[in-house]
Order: sequence, then C-alpha cells, then structure tokens
Amino acid sequence: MERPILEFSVAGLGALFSLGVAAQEKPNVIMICVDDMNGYGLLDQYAPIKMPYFEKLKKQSVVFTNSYCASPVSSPSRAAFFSGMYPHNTGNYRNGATSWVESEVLTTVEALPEYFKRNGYETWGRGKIFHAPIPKEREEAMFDNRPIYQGGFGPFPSAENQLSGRFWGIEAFPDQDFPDVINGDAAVEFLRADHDKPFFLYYGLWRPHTPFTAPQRFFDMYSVEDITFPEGYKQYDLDDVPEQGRELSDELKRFIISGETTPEMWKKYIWGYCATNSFADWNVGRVIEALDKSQYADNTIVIVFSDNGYHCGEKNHWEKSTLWHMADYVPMFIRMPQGKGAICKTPVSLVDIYPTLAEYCGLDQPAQTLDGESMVSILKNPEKAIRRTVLTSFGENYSGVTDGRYRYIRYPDGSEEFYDHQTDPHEWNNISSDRRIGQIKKRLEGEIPRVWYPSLK
Ligand SMILES: [Ca+2]
Ligand SMILES: [Ca+2]
Repeated sequence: MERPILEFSVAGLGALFSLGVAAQEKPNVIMICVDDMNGYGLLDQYAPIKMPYFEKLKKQSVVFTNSYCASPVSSPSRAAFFSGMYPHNTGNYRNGATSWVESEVLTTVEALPEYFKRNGYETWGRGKIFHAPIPKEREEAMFDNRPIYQGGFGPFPSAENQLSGRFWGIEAFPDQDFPDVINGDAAVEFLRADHDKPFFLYYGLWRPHTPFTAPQRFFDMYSVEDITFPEGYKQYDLDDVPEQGRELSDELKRFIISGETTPEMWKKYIWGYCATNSFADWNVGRVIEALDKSQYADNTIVIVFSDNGYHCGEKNHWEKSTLWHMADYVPMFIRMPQGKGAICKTPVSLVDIYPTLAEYCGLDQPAQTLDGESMVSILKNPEKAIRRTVLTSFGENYSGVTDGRYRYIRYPDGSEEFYDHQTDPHEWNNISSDRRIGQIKKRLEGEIPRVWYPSLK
C-alpha cells in the first residue's frame, strides 16, 4: 500500500510546482549593493553625514556591526558574494582578473541569480553587478529582464573640476545623468508591476564610489565648513605597521600631489563622499519605499550592503584595498517583513548572504560547496552574539581575520598586525608582538587558510 501513495505524493508535488502554486509562496528577494560605502552613516561613525533613509530603515532591520567583505575591492568581493565562496577557494583576490572566464571554480559555480532562476524565480538585475567581464550569454541566462542596463561610473567631472584624473573631482549633474537614478526608477517600476513568480531583484549602485558627482541637492545638504577630519585619523599611525602594510597606504598623496593645501582639499573630498553617500541613501530608500507601497511588502526580504569599505584618511589612506577595518567593514542590514530594528554584533561575511537566502527562501542545494554559513538563526535572535571568525583576503597568504573584537593581519612576508577593537577602535596600536595576546593571536591565526588557490592576477 505504501508505494502507490508515495508515487501519488511525488506526482502531486510536481503538479503544484508546474502550476507555480508552491513557488508563489516563496518569499521575494531584494538585494541592493552600494559601492565603496563605509560605516560612517549606518553605524553613526561620522557625525556630519546625513542618511535619513538608512536611519529610518535601521529601525526596521537587523543592522550588522561586524559585517565584512571577503576581499576589499569590487570585483573579487562580488565574485565572493555571488558564488558564496571565499577568494582562497576561487583565486579571485584582486580587481582586473577575468575571473568568471579564467577561474576553473567560478566558471562552474551557480551564481546567485542562476541559482534563483533554476529555483523558479523571476530574476531582475541592473546597475553595477559583477564588475568583471562575464560572457554575455551567461549574464543573459542569469536575468530575465532586458536590457540588463548597467550604466557606469559617470557622469565624470569636467576637466576644471578634476583633481587628478576623471575619477577625482566634484561636480553636480541632473538626476537623469546618473545610472543609479535610471536603474532605481526601473526597480520602482518593476515593483509596481504584477509578477506571476517570486522574484529575485538585484539593484547595484555605482555610488558612493568616485567620482564624487551627484545631483546638486545632495551637496547642498552640507557646507564644507561642517566637515571635520575623521576621528580615526592619526598622523604617525603607520610607525608601528610592517612594511607590507605601509605599502597599502597612500599617505594622502593624492592631495599633496595636487599642489593644493592638503587639509582643505581633504575636507572638500570628505564633503564629496558625504554627498554621494546621501545620494546612495536616497536611491536605496526610494526603492524600498516603492516595495512598501506594493503588493509584495509582506513577502519580501531586503538585504542592503556595500561591496567593500572606504578610508577617508584613517591609516593615512584614501579608498579601500587594505586589510584594515575601514576597508573591510561593510555596512549591511537585512529587513524581513514586519521586521523590528536590532543590532547584531556576531561577525558575518558577505559570503554568508548566499546560504542565508537559500535557507530563508527554502531553495535546494546549489551546485558548489558554499564557504559561508546561513544567517537565518542569527536573524531570528540577532542580539545574541555568536563567537565566530570571518576572513578578508587580498592575495595568497595575504589576509586579515576578525572575531569582532580582535583583528589579526598576516602579510605574505609573515609580518603581522594585531588590534583590539575594545580598547583601540581605530586600530592605532599594533600589539602583534605583545606576549599577553599570544593565545588569542594563535586562535585567530589558526583560522587563516593553509591552502590558497593560485591568484588569477
Ligand atoms: Ca567597490
Ligand atoms: Ca599605529
């Protein structure tokens, strides 16, 4: 008697799926990635910055205070969260590699949009996505929408407003000159439409990344006089940093080379960064407001995060590409339907996004073994901090590991840094040779991979 019942059940399930009934019950996903945003706004680390939409969304979301990228630059960071795999398992550590063509691993994994599509989702993607060349047919197979308009970093400042090259300038342009606005409008339109299947929506912003161009009203939110130097700046901070660490710092040369007074120019560029953060805040906010007015409000999980962090002078450095906290911490919040605001201190990585969405949406196993861990249990009880470590790599044998309190960095030549965020939030004091932290250092060192996939670049 048992066998016919089993066959009937399987057939019944198949019928449900073919009608899309079961699939419709699955939650929708909105994944929004901003570019080069640090914790100034989300974690209130920089008083002058204004991000009113993030402020509002924080009250409805789990805010992660210890969320980290897998690599501190765009392309490998994205390869990691789209594949769910750390760089040491794919070989994609830096920008410039054609990783999705070259890496034996990345050519065979199921990227997140492919995975959702195979699981019956309608997939939509626009804006800055992989930031690496992807075979056109593969990208088109990932997303159902056409065109998969991406845009680019422009508009670029005119020559008279450039400091050093077209990426380094400040200038206002009208809204419709910005891919983020065009793509945000398209996302809003998508959310107003009827969809038969559950959807996976990916909106990739090009800001706050340079050039610091934005519509005028975002510059007008500030006056340059209000801009202060970041708290984390310390003039001789690099004195206790090993040589391979010092090589990562540009010592604010960009402003010295320009021939203009360094402090004034430095403040002006922080103003530019604040304006592009506020611009990104507005674009993210209006898409989520469109969700809240839509029929999908009660069945959609929203995840907003940056691909890497950003220095504005901390460790005498601008931009990213370091293993220090400013470049490796990424603002991230997750809003579930009827979500309440909570702060989560458990260390998490962007590689955790893939397994989290897989579990939350009840999908099957992806093609590859994921390095991350699902955050679903964390989301259910966010204020209970769990002890774990996460890794950020920038090359073979070139990584930093953190447990949320301590950060241990080891460079290829074996030199080290060690910081205690409880007593030293700005990572001013490298205590790697302090014998008192020997056991803790050993524990974190034990989390550094033994085997490194050869670097593609
Ligand atoms: Ca980036
Ligand atoms: Ca120092």
